[in-house]
Amino acid sequence: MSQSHQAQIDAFMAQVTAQNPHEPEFIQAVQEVAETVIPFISDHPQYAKHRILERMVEPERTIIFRVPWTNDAGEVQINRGYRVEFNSAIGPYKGGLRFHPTVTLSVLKFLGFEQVFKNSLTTLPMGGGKGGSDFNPKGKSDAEVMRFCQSFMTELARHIGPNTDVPAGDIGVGGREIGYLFGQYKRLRNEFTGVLTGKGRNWGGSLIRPEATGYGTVYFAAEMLATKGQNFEGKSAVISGSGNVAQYAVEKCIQMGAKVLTMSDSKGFIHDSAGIDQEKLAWIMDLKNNRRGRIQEYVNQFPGATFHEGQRPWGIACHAAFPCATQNELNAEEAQALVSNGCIVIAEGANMPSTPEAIEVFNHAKVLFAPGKASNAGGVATSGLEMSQNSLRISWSREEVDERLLNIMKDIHSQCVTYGKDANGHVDYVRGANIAGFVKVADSMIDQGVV
Ligand code: NDP
Ligand code: 2IT
Repeated sequence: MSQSHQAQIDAFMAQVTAQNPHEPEFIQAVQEVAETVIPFISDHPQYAKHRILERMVEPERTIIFRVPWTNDAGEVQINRGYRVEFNSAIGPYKGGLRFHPTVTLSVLKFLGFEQVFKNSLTTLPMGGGKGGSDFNPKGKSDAEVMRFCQSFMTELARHIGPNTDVPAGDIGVGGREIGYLFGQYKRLRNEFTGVLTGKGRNWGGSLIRPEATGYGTVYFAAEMLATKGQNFEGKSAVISGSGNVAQYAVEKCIQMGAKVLTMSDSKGFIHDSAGIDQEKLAWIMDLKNNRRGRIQEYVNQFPGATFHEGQRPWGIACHAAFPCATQNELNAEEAQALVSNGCIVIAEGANMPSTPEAIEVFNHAKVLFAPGKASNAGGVATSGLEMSQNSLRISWSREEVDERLLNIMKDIHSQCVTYGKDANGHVDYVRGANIAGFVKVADSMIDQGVV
């Protein structure tokens, strides 16, 4: 990188850091974008003139509110609720809700900022937003989760709507939570409308939405492999997480002929050298989604497998790696272990799971690396398809939605190639995704004036 570009990036980041102290995750997400987009802006001065990047790092609106509720023992509980409405240049704010004790404004701002670029890449008209709470659904009864969701929505309902802001799920928010949130919104507004995505099939949800993020991540990785004349047949895959994204990434890997060796949760990972097949996956889905158990129970059911307490799976040799749990779950040392053990493709199912140092290792090794804002965009893309079906008051078949998802992932891949290919033919998917996502939003912001 030229010295002048580096100086511009440093000056920009100094300003962002000064304006957002104590927000390390947000600063990390902005830094990655600044490093790739600022050199591009210097060749396209209209974006500098309109101060587009400076505007994009400032959310259009941030809402923070008290969420009081009562637990089963009758005790009053207080959590903090958030919705960060980041950018509406190309459509209503769109993005998930995360319920997890580690949720802070910094985490939601990083997620909301990345969502703006991701949603732009999907080709669909969706702006970016993110929300959630430091509420921990783990260990809570259904009745407690319902009371929390009702209280959360009682405030959130003032700020969202099908043409304004359309939340969905993320960590800790699945079908159960979306149901309680939707029920309360409908009651408050006396209106049955597509204000949330990830809804149940009987009440406006789309087929394939539960599968979409995991499937889309594997579709994207298959596109990357195809650029090298390869596919998943006979390859091994290491996957972290055991929630929504991880489960369907495993399923699609199996369908494409790969052998999946690991899954994990916050307590450790399981390693099954015989491979997690469809039957074992069905058992895991029941464990996680119905019985709300822990992944370590897998080794009691399937004694050939081992549980590695407090560890992450990146030391297991594989051809493909899919981090599908949470941010900063894969560091430089682990990236080096993956590369040294022969890993050739990494596609992020989670948001920002690789640290900046890990990404440097992947870049240096010139392996295929897809950032989450490209490879996990199938989830929000299918949310966009759910919104379309709600507006049309029709429901597409499983095949139709899956085909649209596959085509969107292929389109995102080719956008990354267009903007990310260097003179030697190597594709930097981080640069490609950031610039392609930026251009559509930036041009729309210029069209709409200083708002
Ligand atoms: P779930 O709540 O269904 O599953 C989360 C999984 O990640 C669980 O296995 C959980 O383990 C693990 N996990 C969560 N936090 C941590 C942590 N701090 N340390 C270690 N493990 C952790 O969430 P999703 O599968 O929906 O989301 C996973 C990732 O994918 C997130 O980064 C999310 O932002 C991203 N994503 C999700 C999309 C979606 O459509 N759902 C779309 C695009 C991206 P445990 O049970 O022990 O907490
Ligand atoms: O990070 C994400 O893209 C999501 N959690 C999905 C958002 C959505 O609106 O479907």
